[in-house]
Amino acid sequence: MAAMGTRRLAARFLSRPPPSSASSSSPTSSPSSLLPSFSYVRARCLPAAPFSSSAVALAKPKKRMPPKKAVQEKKVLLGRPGNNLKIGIVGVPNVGKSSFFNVLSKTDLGLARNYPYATINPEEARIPVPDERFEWLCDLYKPASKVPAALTCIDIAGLTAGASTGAGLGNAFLSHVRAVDGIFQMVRAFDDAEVIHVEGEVNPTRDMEIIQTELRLKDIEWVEKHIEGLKRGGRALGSNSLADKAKKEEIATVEKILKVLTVDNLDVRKAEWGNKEIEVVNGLQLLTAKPVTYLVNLSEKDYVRKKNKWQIKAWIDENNPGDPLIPFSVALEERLVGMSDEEQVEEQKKIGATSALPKITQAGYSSLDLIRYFTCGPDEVRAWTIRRGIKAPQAAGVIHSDFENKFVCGEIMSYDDLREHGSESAVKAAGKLRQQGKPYEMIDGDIAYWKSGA
Ligand SMILES: Nc1nc2c(ncn2[C@@H]2O[C@H](COP(=O)(O)OP(=O)(O)OP(=O)(O)O)[C@@H](O)[C@H]2O)c(=O)[nH]1
Ligand SMILES: [Mg+2]
Repeated sequence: MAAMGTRRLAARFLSRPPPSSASSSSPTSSPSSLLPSFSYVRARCLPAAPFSSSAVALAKPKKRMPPKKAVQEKKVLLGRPGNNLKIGIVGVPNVGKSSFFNVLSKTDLGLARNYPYATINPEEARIPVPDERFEWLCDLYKPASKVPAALTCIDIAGLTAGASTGAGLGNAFLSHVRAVDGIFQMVRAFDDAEVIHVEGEVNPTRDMEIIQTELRLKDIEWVEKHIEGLKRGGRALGSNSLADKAKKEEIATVEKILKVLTVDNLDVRKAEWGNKEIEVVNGLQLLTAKPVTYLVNLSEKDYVRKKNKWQIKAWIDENNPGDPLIPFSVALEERLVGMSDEEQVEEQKKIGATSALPKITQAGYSSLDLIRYFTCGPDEVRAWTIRRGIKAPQAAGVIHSDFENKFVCGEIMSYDDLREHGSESAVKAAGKLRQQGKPYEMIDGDIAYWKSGA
């Protein structure tokens, strides 16, 4: 089914006529145009005015060339490469992780129970990411099928003090954290004598300290083992060969990671890394390198009055400055999820507070450096999730690997231009539907039609 859908999609993209604004150089819609558009590429590479090389040699330069601009190296992103990234819900036991997972996914897949370590096996769900742009595009195209962007979210078992050395669900839990790309850290700030806390009383900053300590301890153990392995394998690193040099650099980076964790007392994501170092960091899949979004589970009363007695923001500012913090209330979200759409609107108006779920989903999506582009037509409006910074061929490859392997070009307009001009033909007439080649870096909200070779 999916393959058929993709093929149909491919056929539709390939059959679109080229934009009129580029008619002289763009491929035509005849079958031969499906071959790589060499004429288009060449036209752009030729100099604007023909002159001979001797003329160039004789011409006296009027001005000295400005100094070459320093080429800015593109920053490699921390984390696994790829577009199919996942976020895991992490926290101490019995704080509402599975309850949150259930309201977020509108399922009862998460085992929400009033005892610690209820969750053992991770559960996974795909959560639609709210996007006003997507809704607008659906209104414009009125497609038969609508597919919004989604965030893959995993409910993970509770982590307790000592987990890094095997306490609680210990190592099993940590391997589940290793398998995700980002963390929603669930922090309990609601009081309820009926819901026991494994540490005795409620204290969010102590819990945050516990999670941070356990993740760091596990990273330290992991890095120390890695250094040992590298040094063992590298006893004969005496030569000036490239391989030996690279190995020495790797050892230096891993030693820096250890220093960051132990001497600087920082999570790995909070240190400064060069591109070569990031490749080493990424290879290790460290727990503290993953982006964290703190979700503070308040009582409904505290959430509505936007106050609580804890110093959670201050803890983040001191320990992990810049990490996002989102207060919410599982109790309120559970109440809302059981209501009809109209009742939800009414209830939120009545209490003077709104559900935080859309904000949380969007924050998780952004924390993973995910952006989306759209494909639009009468059959389907669809958002495709890609990693920030990827180029057009890789973005096309998210739909089908053939689109990447046989990439010719993309006809791309921005959502803002479509919104401003109101229709594709108006965008085209304004010269804002552009043909983009392989080097084009995708921008969040692009609307793309891919052309690939036969
Ligand atoms: N009063 C109150 N109870 C809550 C809230 N959130 C969750 N609970 C209750 O807390 C208990 C534990 O919830 P879970 O969602 O299973 O917690 P968990 O963090 O997944 O627990 P483990 O999987 O054992 O680590 C359940 O009885 C929930 O109903 C809340 O916001 N307020
Ligand atoms: Mg659970």
